Amino acid sequence: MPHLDLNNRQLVFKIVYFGPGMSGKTTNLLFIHKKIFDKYKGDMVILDTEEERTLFFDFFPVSLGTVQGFSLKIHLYTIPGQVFYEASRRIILEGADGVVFVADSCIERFDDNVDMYRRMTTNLGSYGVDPTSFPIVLQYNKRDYDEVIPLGQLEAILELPDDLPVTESIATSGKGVMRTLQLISKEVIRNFQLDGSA
Ligand SMILES: Nc1nc2c(ncn2[C@@H]2O[C@H](COP(=O)(O)OP(=O)(O)OP(=O)(O)O)[C@@H](O)[C@H]2O)c(=O)[nH]1
Ligand SMILES: [Mg+2]
Repeated sequence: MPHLDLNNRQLVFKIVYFGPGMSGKTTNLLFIHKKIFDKYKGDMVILDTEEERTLFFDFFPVSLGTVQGFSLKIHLYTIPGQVFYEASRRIILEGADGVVFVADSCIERFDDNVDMYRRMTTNLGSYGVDPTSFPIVLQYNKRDYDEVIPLGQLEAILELPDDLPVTESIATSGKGVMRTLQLISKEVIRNFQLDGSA
């Protein structure tokens, strides 16, 4: 459920980039931040370690414009993918309106992707969210590797719905990054309209 601020006539959607460590979540946000015109974005906040691993989260707000006198905003967050940051991930996921699951396409990372997806659905469940009817886009990142996990394999083992939107990306060059953001934004807004919570 987006945050509705009646005083400031603002509707804010929260989108969280989730996925295993080093899958490219922060790289996605850095590219988006670089691409968006200054007047539509706020400063990017990065809380990371000396090795540039996300420590708590990355964040920045994007303005989508005004609809019926309300300004629409999206807040983009990443979670820290290192396994021991479970508590931080749970906190950041709270109140999310949609998730981009950034999978690492490297074949050796298959089990890490599966493990982190399951952690995500458990966390969503703990907030009373049914992951099968919640806006999620599955992004297979790092498609520039020589050997990559074939599309469909994560969906099969995780028994994901057939209509789950899936994208391929190379976040370091930006390929597929904006398309992923467009898809999740569309899903989030459609879900809000279906909710009829306006
Ligand atoms: N080859 C390749 N490298 C990538 C791609 N996307 C990200 N990387 C690299 O992967 C490393 C990790 O990227 P990050 O964006 O920091 O990963 P993260 O998911 O935020 O990692 P955590 O914060 O630890 O959870 C960096 O060296 C990136 O440059 C990609 O599509 N292809
Ligand atoms: Mg990160």
